[in-house]
Amino acid sequence: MLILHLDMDAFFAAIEERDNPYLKGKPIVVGADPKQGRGRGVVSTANYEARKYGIHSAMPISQAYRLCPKAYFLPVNIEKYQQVSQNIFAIFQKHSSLIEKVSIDEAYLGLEEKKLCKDFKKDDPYEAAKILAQKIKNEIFEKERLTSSCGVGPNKLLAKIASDHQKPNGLTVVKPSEIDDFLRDKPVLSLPGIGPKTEKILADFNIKTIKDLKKLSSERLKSLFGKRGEEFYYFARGVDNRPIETTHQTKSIGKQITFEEDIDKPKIIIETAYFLLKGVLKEAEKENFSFSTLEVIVRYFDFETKTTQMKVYGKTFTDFKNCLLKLLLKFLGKKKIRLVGVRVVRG
Ligand code: TTP
Ligand code: MG
Repeated sequence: MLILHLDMDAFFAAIEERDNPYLKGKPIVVGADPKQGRGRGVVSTANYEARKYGIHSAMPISQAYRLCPKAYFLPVNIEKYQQVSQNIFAIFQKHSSLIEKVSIDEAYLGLEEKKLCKDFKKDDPYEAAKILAQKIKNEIFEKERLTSSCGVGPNKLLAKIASDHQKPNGLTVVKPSEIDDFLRDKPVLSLPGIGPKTEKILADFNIKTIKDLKKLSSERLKSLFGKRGEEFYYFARGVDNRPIETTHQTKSIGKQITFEEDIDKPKIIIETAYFLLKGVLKEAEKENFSFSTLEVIVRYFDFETKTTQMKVYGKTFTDFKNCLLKLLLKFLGKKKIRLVGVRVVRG
């Protein structure tokens, strides 16, 4: 499996620039109202023209105003950006069934090597993935008039760093044989889990690049940063086993019933809940879904809705029934009940 990472360039600002031709090539800041420098919000994003003045995401808008008062300051039109995002994800879906949405403008796509080689008549899956990446970038540009940056690598770590490598409008492919050269001079900050705090600690040891980081043993990193440190050891060597987490991955399985008429007889409610539990467990087993938490939902006749959950103990149906009863009893004997639901949730 190869991984492709794609991130749109200056996303919110690029959409505004596209939709307001008079803004073309001008510095644009999307975010809170600067109110002549008295505004209290922050910058959502700035286009690359505005970034030349030092403006960046999450900066106070007042500071952005001081850095470049002549920039065009625009409000956030999130509905519009979400629509564009949907269109872009529809393009991804044409090319991969394994998609992890990271944010509104960023995703990982899993690509099967065999399929890549076959589709693009190449022996090297990386060559094939490069053609596909360019194709996806072109499709986005043709449909949305927006540029994106793309990285391809053997795992999420390398795909992500690669897509950042030649931003904006970049395309970088890192083959396994190129990993060490590619990572060598990158700042430690480019590794996931390393933020400014960790960067500072490492800088005190004179460790600034990934090449420097490789000098520390796994034990040393572990003693400095705990379990995370061990991860840094592998990341520094381009090793990353994190799977693609598709958004439609099941997080819970539940069933509910609305009674024909509002019920106050505990026996009926409990038996209905057991019946639902049976169905939920059957489905969980069928889907090989492992869970650690059981949840009960009750809606009273007046639509007041309550949920409660607990970590399940035991493994048999009787164990689960006991847990369910414990949860359900809190809600009985109060008001008439309209709906009861049972749900199991991933750990
Ligand atoms: P990013 O992909 O981080 O930034 P970007 O697309 O604007 O620029 P780049 O070319 O560096 O990728 O975030 C995507 C969008 O998410 C961004 O356009 C605006 C929004 N956003 C915020 O609202 N606040 C933030 O702090 C960040 C980082 C992003
Ligand atoms: Mg982006």
